[in-house]
Amino acid sequence: MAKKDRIVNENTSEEFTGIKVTKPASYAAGARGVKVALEHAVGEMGAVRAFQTLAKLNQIGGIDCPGCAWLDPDDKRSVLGEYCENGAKALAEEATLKRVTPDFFAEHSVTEMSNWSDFKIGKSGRLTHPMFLDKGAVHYKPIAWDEAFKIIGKELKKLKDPNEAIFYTSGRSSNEAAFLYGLFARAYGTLNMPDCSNMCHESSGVALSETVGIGKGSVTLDDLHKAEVVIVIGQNPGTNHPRMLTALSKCKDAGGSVIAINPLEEAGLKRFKNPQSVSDMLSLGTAITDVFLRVRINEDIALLKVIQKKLLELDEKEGDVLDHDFIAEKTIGYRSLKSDLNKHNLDDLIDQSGVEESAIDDAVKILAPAKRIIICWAMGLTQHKNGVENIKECVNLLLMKGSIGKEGAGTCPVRGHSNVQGDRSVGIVHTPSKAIASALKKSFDIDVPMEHGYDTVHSIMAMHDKKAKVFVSLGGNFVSAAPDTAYTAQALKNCSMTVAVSTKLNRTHMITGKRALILPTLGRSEKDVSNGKHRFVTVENSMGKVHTSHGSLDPASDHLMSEPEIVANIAYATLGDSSKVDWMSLGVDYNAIRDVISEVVGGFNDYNERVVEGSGFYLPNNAREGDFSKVKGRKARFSVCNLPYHDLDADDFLLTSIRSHDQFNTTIYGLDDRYRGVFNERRVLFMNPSDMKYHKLKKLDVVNITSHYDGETRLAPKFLIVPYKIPSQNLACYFPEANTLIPIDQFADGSQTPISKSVKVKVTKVE
Ligand SMILES: Nc1nc2c(c(=O)[nH]1)N[C@H]1C(S)=C(S)[C@@H](COP(=O)(O)OP(=O)(O)OC[C@H]3O[C@@H](n4cnc5c(=O)[nH]c(N)nc54)[C@H](O)[C@@H]3O)O[C@H]1N2
Ligand SMILES: Nc1nc2c(c(=O)[nH]1)N[C@H]1C(S)=C(S)[C@@H](COP(=O)(O)OP(=O)(O)OC[C@H]3O[C@@H](n4cnc5c(=O)[nH]c(N)nc54)[C@H](O)[C@@H]3O)O[C@H]1N2
Ligand SMILES: [Mo]
Repeated sequence: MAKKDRIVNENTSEEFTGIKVTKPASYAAGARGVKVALEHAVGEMGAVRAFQTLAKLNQIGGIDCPGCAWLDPDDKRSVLGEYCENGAKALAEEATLKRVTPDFFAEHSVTEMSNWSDFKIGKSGRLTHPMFLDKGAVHYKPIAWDEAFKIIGKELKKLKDPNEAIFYTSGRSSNEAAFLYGLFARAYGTLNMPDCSNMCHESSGVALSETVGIGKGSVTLDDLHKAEVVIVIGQNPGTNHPRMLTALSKCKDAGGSVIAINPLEEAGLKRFKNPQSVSDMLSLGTAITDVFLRVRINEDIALLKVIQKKLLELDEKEGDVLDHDFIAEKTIGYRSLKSDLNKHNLDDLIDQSGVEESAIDDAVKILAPAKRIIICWAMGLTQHKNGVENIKECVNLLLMKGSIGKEGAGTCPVRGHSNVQGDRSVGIVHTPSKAIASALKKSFDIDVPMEHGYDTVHSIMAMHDKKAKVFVSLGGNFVSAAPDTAYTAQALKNCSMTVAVSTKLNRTHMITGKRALILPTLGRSEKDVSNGKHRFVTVENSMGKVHTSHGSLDPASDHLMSEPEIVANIAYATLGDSSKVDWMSLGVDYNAIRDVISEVVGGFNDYNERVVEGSGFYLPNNAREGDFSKVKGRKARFSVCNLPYHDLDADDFLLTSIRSHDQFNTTIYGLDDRYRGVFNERRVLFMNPSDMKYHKLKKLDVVNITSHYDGETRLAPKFLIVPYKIPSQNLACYFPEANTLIPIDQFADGSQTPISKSVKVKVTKVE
């Protein structure tokens, strides 16, 4: 084995696990949700630890849930528990009692572990010691922290150009860790700061900045309660943001309506039984969706244009449908939008969308009189070639209706990772910012590079082409989350060194550079004590509110280090005293980091004082205030968006890759997708029964999926067919199993987000 490449399996195990299929569920949460949540929590953590910790989740002064970025109520929090089923699972994963110790690594080689399923790898438990994989070795060995930092510092100092290093961030890091990491990258001399949002909401950021002058959503939780209509498009909140269902049901209770737009009718959007409500639990719960529009994959623009055309026509006939005062005063580009809408033939658009006209008319009936509309979206819109335009088309609809910058109305991109938005706010960006550069020059005399850094896709290409050689990741599971698994794996293997700051074992620890380090860190639920003093961190939720998170569990091991301390040590080992930043003091004192953030990043003035007051503070948000002066032209912009074109042959499909109810991204909690009625299996392919007939496929037949781009065939082998109500020539399977199919060079125009939700594929039966 000695000098040869380690033979590792970059994708998960292809073994079937024993599928059971039932009818999809008709409601979300309820008693079953509570039961499953507690089973996971108690199973991983033990009963006492589970109940004590769950009671602190999302409470003021408690732990910010390590799951999604959904927000907490500003003031009153539920005493019964301010968390959901999947939040309990997220906590259970982090607070598990299982451990991955040096003995574990001595027993299992990287080659062996790479053949395990992602489920098995993740369930191995929490990392306890810093570990080192030397050149040619197949077993990680324990290493002292100091030694690990020395190796990293030496490797980074050796590079000819700082742009040969890449610093990836996943959105679970605190503001403090992320800021320090960004400061280090800039002081070292690169903007190569790809982060998970490049694969996630980057399209939202780009579209919103260009149209309304801020790359974040404009609404607060209270707005959702007060909206007349909430459109949920390309998002599955029942699974991925379950507490959003409480907000939607409050909106319904106040007389609001919900329109859902999705190729799949997700159970969570049908009905919600709030476990906090006795009457809900004893009844059928709240019906959430008033109108469901089963759009074809990536045909949202066609559908939104139909809705806009119909509203325009009604306005011309009856008046008072569009907000002409708002359009005249606050926007530019309306005339172009209108002439573009007039150019399109209504029936062609309806055909292309795949939705019944009568259902669209039901939606239009609700939208026409409404003055307060919110559009919520997530990956179903962002992860396409035209991801940016998908969102611009949503903005068009809101602008026509004057539905932004006032109570109960606006944009609501629902963020993924619990602090992905905060990481961005405090400087994890690969694009140059004059404001940050001049602030860092003033405070620390740092000359920040002003050329673009690599985003995720371009980092992978650079490593593949050996232009980048050292890869450091602050959290995340890069090889499994990124597109084109085999290409990404080769990119990582080409590096001279890969470093992973992680809480739990994952596949990226097996697919490494010539040498690799695992640096185990504290999870957010754990006590962070230094010199006898408890420290807290801060995060920003999906609606731009910054608040504290205080860990309370004993750390998984005595050998863990906090993320800010790890970053500080890497920085010091690399830069020493060459900059004016006192890295080691900052690593210890988070108040000092927050003071620097106050100085350097706009909107964070008096950070330390404001963040401990009540439940935190909101960052400034111009779109919320109805101020669009930051946009080119100083007004909100309508955009003319093109229709997507896929050119599908009769045996082609568009495949979307989605999350099951039992995973957090690449962390697999379990093998059930309860709401969709799939149990004990992840290698499934949802297919329309008429397509099954056409392709002579039966339920649970085994198929291979291939994609064909630029003359290259990519394969995802062995999936079981599950008949499902999904539009014809559309397919869905789970992420990350599908990632082998997504070509590295297929990404959204303007945001470079991989096309994880619309990959053209073929399906062949395995005989
Ligand atoms: N429990 C749990 N919570 C999570 C996560 C998790 O994995 N597990 N992940 C977190 C992260 S990082 C993120 S980004 C979010 C993701 O949250 P979501 O975006 O809700 O997650 P996805 O499963 O990717 O699903 C997107 C939805 O879009 C639909 N869809 C697919 N293609 C299209 C399309 O072309 N048009 C339309 N209109 N809809 C489409 C799918 O059917 C699905 O319902 O959740 C966060 N929260
Ligand atoms: N095909 C397809 N691909 C996708 C998507 C899709 O919908 N389809 N979604 C994309 C999206 S939206 C996203 S956000 C990315 C996600 O990409 P990533 O953020 O890179 O992936 P995760 O699976 O969330 O990372 C999980 C790992 O993070 C580590 N971790 C957990 N908590 C902490 C912590 O507190 N600190 C540190 N240091 N480490 C921690 C653990 O070791 C765990 O194994 O994937 C993207 N990839
Ligand atoms: Mo995400």
